Amino acid sequence: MKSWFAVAAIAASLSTLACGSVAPATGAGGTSGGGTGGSSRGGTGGSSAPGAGGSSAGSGGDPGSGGDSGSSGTSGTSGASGTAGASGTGGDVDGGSTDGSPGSDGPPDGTVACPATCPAGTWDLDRDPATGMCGCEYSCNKISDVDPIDLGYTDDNCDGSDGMVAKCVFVSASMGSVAGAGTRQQPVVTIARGIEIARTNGLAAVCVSGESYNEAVTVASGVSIYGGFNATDPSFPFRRAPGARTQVTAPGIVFDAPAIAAETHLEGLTINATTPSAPGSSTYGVRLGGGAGRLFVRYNAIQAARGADGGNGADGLALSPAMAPSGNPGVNGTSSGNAGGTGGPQTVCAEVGGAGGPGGFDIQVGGSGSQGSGLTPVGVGGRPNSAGACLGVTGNSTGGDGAPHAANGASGMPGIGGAALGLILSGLYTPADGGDGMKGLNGKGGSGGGGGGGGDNGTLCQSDRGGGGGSGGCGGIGGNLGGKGRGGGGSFAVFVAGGMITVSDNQLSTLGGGKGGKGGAASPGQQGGNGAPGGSAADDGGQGGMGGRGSAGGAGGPGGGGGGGPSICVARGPGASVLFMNVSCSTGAPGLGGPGGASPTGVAGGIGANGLAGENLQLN
Ligand SMILES: [Ca+2]
Ligand SMILES: [Ca+2]
Ligand SMILES: [Ca+2]
Repeated sequence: MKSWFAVAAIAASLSTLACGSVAPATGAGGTSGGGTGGSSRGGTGGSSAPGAGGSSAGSGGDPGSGGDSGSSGTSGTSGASGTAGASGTGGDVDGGSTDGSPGSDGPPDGTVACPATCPAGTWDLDRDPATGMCGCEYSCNKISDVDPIDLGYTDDNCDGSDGMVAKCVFVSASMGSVAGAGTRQQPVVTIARGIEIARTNGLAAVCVSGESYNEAVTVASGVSIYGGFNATDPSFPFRRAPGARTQVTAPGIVFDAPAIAAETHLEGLTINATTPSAPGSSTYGVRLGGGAGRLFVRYNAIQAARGADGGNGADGLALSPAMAPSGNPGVNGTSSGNAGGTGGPQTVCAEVGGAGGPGGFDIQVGGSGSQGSGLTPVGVGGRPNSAGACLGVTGNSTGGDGAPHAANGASGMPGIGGAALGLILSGLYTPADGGDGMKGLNGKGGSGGGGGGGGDNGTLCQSDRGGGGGSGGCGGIGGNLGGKGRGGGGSFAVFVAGGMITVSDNQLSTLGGGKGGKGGAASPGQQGGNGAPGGSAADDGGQGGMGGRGSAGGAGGPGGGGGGGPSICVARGPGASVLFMNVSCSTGAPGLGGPGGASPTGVAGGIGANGLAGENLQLN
């Protein structure tokens, strides 16, 4: 360190450094501004004589050399000090050794002696010897080298502000710039940029001005974020102060800490999570994913807006056409001929109707019908027949009807209502969806009618062909299901999927959970197709039998309503370590459960459960 005398000599040569009783410089002007750069607290002795003042505009101060200039004593009036000139580079703020040079006795003719260092309880933070008694303008009682953020804004280490000024990257929405260095003089404009610089430079914190930020912040492990700094404090820019409110607002998650491996703090912030537009979205003031380091969430006001309502379940589409295909008619019989008489073919559909049997010719019996998917009895073929004059076999020549399928398909089960609370999946809240309904079961196809019996040729007659049997109708398709109503989004001031967190001295508020969505309506099953008529008789040939009707598909099951969203100040997963104290918690109403969907049978889907509200609840 330089001796005081050297410093004093320098000071004495400057017009405005009025330390000591050195004769004032006679208006050399010019050198006034920068001085020789102040040490932080070089003491000087002596009272100053009033300076004569610089006579002219300075030529700009000498750039500070970062030296050890003494600071002023009790300055005299210091005269008209000239315009201080552009203050040169003003002296490197970080230049002077913080210890300053020890002062010694003031000049021999001084009358007041400033001590070598700042008097007890005072500090020269601005390195301006003209401010404060003996240059020491800041009163502070140093009690520690470290200085955590605290509710009383106490500056334990007397560096000018609550917190550790030297470890901060500074952020100001109004005064910062993207390219700023992150110093108090050149803050950056976003918290994210501050975090980037802190990581690059190995700094422990980002210190944010009392302004509003619309920013979703990804918290980096080991980089704390502190709010409440008054960037425009006239005596010490970025001094933490009660009136400086750092408000950070974002939809969804405001402060997202995916993994915290080293102690990290989020303190002195006003956090507002707003509701995203997507149905079922949740709001989180602070989210911790996991990690072995502890996240401290203290001295904040955190408000999470209402979770978004869950989406409604999709309605089951109506089946088209509303009735399943009917059977195919049998072909008419032929008098005095072998043509025709074919049975109606099997239907083309999911639940087939059985084919009709062919009509018999001459002395043949008609063919029996085939079974449809319902496996009901087939129509039996008619017996051959003769006119009275022709001596054929007589009997019932008409083909029998295929049996319809009577039992309709079963209705689908309705979906269950969503639960009162969803789950944590992939570190996020997954709402409690209702259940889908089930599809109705298909009806079954009817069986085919029998073919008519043939007519024989006897003495006076020619052979005839009986009519074909009609095929059975198709079974109806089961009705479509109603989709599940989705669960409502949650509202969480602090959400701890995993990891370690301390939540203390906060005001937490959650405005409520989203409503569960409504279950979707189910559609009716398709009606069964009609059986087709058999072909007509011709002369002695018999008529074909009728195909059996298919049965209807069952109605679909309606969807269950979604569960209501939760409203929880601190929600945690089973593995999370949560210390929770001195927290005020206000929870809005949890979301109501969604109603179940409607169904043609009148059986509605399950109703979603109402959500839960709580101060500190575990999920999963
Ligand atoms: Ca000062
Ligand atoms: Ca403190
Ligand atoms: Ca401090």
